[in-house]
Amino acid sequence: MLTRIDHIGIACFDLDKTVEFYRATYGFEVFHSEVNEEQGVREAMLKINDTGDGGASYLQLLEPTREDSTVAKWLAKNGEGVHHIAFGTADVDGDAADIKSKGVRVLYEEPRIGSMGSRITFLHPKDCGGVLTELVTSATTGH
Ligand code: V0V
Ligand code: CO
Repeated sequence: MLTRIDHIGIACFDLDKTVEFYRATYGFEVFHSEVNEEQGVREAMLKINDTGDGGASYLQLLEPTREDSTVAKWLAKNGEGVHHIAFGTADVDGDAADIKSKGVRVLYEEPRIGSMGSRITFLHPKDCGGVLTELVTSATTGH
């Protein structure tokens, strides 16, 4: 069961500059940052609030680390902006299988490693009304 908006992914050309915009404009601080080589991104998670399911909601700021990464490709076409939304669940495997059975393309056979050791998968934007959609189970809470 999907129980929260885990994060909204925002693609940018310059992560440090974008982090500073969110700090100066809204007062959001970086909760966590890391490089995910597999996904080709450097990212900063800004925690917005804890949620009732033991998880939390974040903004995920994403800067590409290489030219062939999905985010670099998207930025070249669209410029900066909202890149994906992510729903939180305690059971990414079960929810992905359930959604797949409804005819939506799930991009990975098995969930991969996401931010902060989470397990993530993606649904194809063309099957989701133009919205790249991620499912995530956090490492710390199981949600
Ligand atoms: C592509 N399209 C999108 C899109 N990316 N539509 C909405 N939102 C997006 N973000 C559209 C694109 O405009 C094309 O439509 C069509 O899909 C095919 O796109 P493409 O440019 O030819 O690119 P593909 O097919 O090579 O790749 C698209 C997919 C790829 C979605 C398959 O981006 C992907 O595998 N994404 C999942 C991984 C990811 O995005 N990782 C970065 C975040 P037209 O022009 O044909 O109409 S990593 C992350 O979130 C982490 C680590 C985390 O949360 O922990
Ligand atoms: Co994400």
